[in-house]
Amino acid sequence: MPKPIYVLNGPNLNLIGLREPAIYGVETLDDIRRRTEKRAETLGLTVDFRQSNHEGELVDWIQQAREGADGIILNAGAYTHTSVAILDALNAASKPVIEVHLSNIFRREPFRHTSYVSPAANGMICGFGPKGYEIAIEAMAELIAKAGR
Ligand code: CA2
Repeated sequence: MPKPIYVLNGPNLNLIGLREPAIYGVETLDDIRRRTEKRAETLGLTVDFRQSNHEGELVDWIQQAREGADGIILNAGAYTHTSVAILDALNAASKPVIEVHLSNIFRREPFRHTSYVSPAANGMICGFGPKGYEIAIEAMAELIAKAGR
C-alpha cells in the first residue's frame, strides 16, 4: 500500500510570500503546498505537507515517517545549519530523503553554506524557489520507482 511523501518545512517558512519577497518570492507556503500536491498527483503520489517552528516537532514527524511515509522532502529552514537532532532523525528514518531550499544557500551568508541535513539526503535542490518542491517530488518518484524494481 503506497504511503504519502512527507514534505516537512521548518521555522519561518510560514512567513514566505508575506515577508522578504526579494529572497523568498511572492508565493505563500500554501501556494507551494498546492503546486506540490498537483505535481505529486500527476506522478501517482500523495503528499502530507506540514510546517513547524519547533525542532522537536520536526524530529517527531521524521520519526513518524519510518512507519508513515514512503519518503521525506525536507526544507529544515534555519535548522538546516544547526541541527544534529534532525540529522540523527533522518539517519534513523531509513527512507529516501530530499533536501530543498527556496534560495541558493551558497550565494548567501557563509553560515548558510553548511547543511547538517545533506549527509542524510539522497540529494539537495536549492535556488529554484517554489519550483524546487516540484523538482523534489519528481526526483522522489524516481527514487521510489527504482527502489521498487
Ligand atoms: O532557502 C530556504 O529555503 C531556507 O531554508 C529558508 C530559511 C533559511 O533560514 C535557510 O537558510 C534557507 C528561512 C525560511 C523563511 O524565513 C523568513 C524570514 C523572514 C521573512 C520571511 C521568511
